[in-house]
Amino acid sequence: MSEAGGGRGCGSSVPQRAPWSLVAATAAFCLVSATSVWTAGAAPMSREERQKLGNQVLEMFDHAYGNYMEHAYPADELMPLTCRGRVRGQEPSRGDVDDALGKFSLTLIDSLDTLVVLNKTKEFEDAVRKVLRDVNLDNDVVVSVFETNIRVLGGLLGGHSLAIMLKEKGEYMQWYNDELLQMAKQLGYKLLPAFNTTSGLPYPRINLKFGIRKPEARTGTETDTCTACAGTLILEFAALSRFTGATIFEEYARKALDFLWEKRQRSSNLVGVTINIHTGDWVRKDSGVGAGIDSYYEYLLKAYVLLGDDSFLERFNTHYDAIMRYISQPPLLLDVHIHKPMLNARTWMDALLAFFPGLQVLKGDIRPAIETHEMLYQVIKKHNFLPEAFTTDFRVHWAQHPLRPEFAESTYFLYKATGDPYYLEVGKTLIENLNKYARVPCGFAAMKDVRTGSHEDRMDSFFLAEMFKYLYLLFADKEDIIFDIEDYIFTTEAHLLPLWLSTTNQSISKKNTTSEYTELDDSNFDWTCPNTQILFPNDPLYAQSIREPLKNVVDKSCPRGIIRVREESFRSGAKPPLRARDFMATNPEHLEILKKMGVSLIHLKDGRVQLVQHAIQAASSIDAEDGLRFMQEMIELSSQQQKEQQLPPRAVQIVSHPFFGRVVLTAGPAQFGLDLSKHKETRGFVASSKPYNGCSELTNPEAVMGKIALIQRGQCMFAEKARNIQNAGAIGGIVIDDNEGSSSDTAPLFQMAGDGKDTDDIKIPMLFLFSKEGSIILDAIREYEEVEVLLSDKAKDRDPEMENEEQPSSENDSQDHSAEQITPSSQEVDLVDQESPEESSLNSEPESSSPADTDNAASVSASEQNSNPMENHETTSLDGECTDLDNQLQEQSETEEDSNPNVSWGKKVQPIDSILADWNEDIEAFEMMEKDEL
Ligand code: DMJ
Repeated sequence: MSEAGGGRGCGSSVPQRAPWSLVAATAAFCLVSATSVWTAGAAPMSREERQKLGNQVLEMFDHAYGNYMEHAYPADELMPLTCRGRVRGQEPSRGDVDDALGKFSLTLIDSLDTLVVLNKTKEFEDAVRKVLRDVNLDNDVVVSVFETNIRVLGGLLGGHSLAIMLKEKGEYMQWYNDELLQMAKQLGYKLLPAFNTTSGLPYPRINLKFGIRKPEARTGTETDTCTACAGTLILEFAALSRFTGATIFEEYARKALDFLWEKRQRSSNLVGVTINIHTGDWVRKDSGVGAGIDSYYEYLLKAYVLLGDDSFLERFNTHYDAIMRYISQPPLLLDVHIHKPMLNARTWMDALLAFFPGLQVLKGDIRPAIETHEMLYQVIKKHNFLPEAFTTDFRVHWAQHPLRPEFAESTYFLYKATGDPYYLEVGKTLIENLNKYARVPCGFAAMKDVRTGSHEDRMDSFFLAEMFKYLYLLFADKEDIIFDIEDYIFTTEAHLLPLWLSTTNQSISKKNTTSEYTELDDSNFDWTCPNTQILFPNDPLYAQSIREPLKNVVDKSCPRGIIRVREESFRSGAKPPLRARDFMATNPEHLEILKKMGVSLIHLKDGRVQLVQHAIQAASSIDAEDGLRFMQEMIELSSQQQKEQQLPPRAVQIVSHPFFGRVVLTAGPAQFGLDLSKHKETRGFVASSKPYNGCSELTNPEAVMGKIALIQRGQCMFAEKARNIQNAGAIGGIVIDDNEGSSSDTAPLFQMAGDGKDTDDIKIPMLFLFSKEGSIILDAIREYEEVEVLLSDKAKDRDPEMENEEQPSSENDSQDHSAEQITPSSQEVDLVDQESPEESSLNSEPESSSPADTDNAASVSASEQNSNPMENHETTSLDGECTDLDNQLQEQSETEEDSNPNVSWGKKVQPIDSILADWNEDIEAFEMMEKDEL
């Protein structure tokens, strides 16, 4: 079918740019112009070496593409370890990752325009013929709308864009007649049913053959999608509309973007990670620039560049301000809550955010781009690749690395912006690492674990679509590429769309441009297109001077030196430091100060907040030191408060024959269940539960019904034990320590903590006995079978009932139980069930343990219910591997531990509930990440 736009694109010369498109053109011009102003800094790389590296990239591409074509094609992807194609349905399902595979020779389509960029025109011609001959877009398979759009629709459009460019040049592709565009249009129509929602946000998945509605579709019941999934369509859909003249695609993509914009959180101007496609409610309210959101921001700015619609720039700038205000904590980019943007939502970053410095270059905000890129590079130098997630102290959080291209992308754009040969060296390292660690005889294999160098049988199509393009372009001179790359914009999958589309078939944008933005504030141009001649006029060392303070950021040595460098510039504006005793968690000013001091607040699921300090996140050395002081004060106040808030010990009194209340065992209380200080004591016969650890449904409910159940410590959380015995009908519970020989005589007493969840459902009283005290009850059962106890806050005088029943003295009476009289416990702090499986699993993988486990800074937990967290500190914990600030902190903490046993105890056991809460949150987040986008 011959559409107007298609006809115009095919066989005609590249149209002239409209005046506004100079924005894009100028941006590109600015970026490249910097290369010529570079005169000093890292040693320049000779043309010869750059060519050598370029050739190396070509050889690597041949290795990846050649093996795919030889051993996998027409399958979607190559499995480089088993050296065969990955065909969906023939391999064990990998879950949502497989939704990119539509039995449409994904890798071939994703590689089309890479072939042209890499000067492999002949191979491109062959590849296009294969696509036209072999690819079927009508398969009965459920695919991700997002992935299909960016990889397949984008791949076809990129291929078409370069096919018409080549045809125009007159040598290659002379036979081409818009066939790729026709396929793209066919695919576009197949994706449209996904937009059949009241919001206009697309369903996340669609069946290529049956769409959404039909029963055979096996999809269409989803309620949520990720923001990037719904907001990363405009470039491909608008290009499709403008190439073909069929306006519907651009209209649908615009509608989805308009809806997301409407739904932004109005006070923070941030968007969440996941949204309900029917109601528009945010399902996940955390917000960052990585997984789940990334390319939504990218497409707003690039849509402005490609389409010239001011509203997209306005939106981007509004979001960008919010990102820089809340998420950017140079060099880190940390997720926050959209409603409470001063609060960090997590203490780790994901690898997808590595694209952001590249976007900042396009925006023209070079300094933070250099900073974040440098931080990421140091993580890479430590682990050879960027792990899928890493903590704020740069430890591996999720060790996988599927050969993602985002860092190479940012490196390319930063090189273009600065001309600094340092970025060529970075690229060289990337090449070396790929060859050294990921190259296998049949392609390149994803890293399963960057720490061990183990591989996964996986080579994603984006590796060919993006990685080789950016690496090749990094080392290439203008004359190495057969067309002018500045005439194109890169999609998120690095597919090339020509900028001349801006002036083609514009009716759609006119029709749909929100009237809210008719005038463009000219000052935006200052930021959209920085003139690098102005940015680095007399200072070719500019980029280096920004990187320099960060060069050890990931090393063991902490960045005190860095902070020193910046110290003077911050000194003048310093405010009097915030004192811990004055801190109010509800005071936004205080939260701002905390952020400057590098102190983050993490909301735990159980309602408490945890304070964590990272000196490197502080705005200056002075702020970092203030933060240190603040945390120390918090620790002191916390331990003071712990003392004040100690729950007094409880009593287990054996009241049956022959004890009659004379044996009183000192017991630890629980932070959940019936509070014995407020309620009447509980009296009952004891019975051992089966299983004795109480970690599953009891098999002897008839034995514990109406009794006080005895349970052994360990294997699961205390709250879980309580629930199990309560369900079996017990009226109370006594947990007996499994550490043989332990006793309240020698060990400090503690409280049994909840499990980080709501424990209101636990109604029965729970007490804890050390092993020696517990064995008195167990011995008594063996001896007398029926043993009755009284659980109370305080031992009761022997009542007449006990007296009356008193029998002549027995051997037991002669036992000296003086130690079992209630004495004030030496300390009462959180108890965690240290043998809980959850904790074991944390310990078993130290590198990937939860953030609470790995923060190399001070952390203090406090109850959020109190506006002043000082009022409910439960624990403090200190951990550190760094020198300088962090070490000082640790030293101080150790001194404190000596003099303050509470702190010591807190360090040992503190945050299992918070660790578990964080851990669960992380798992949920990753599951969501995987589901959404990875
Ligand atoms: C690519 O498919 C795209 O860049 C996408 O936007 C997110 N990430 C992958 C590669 O990591």
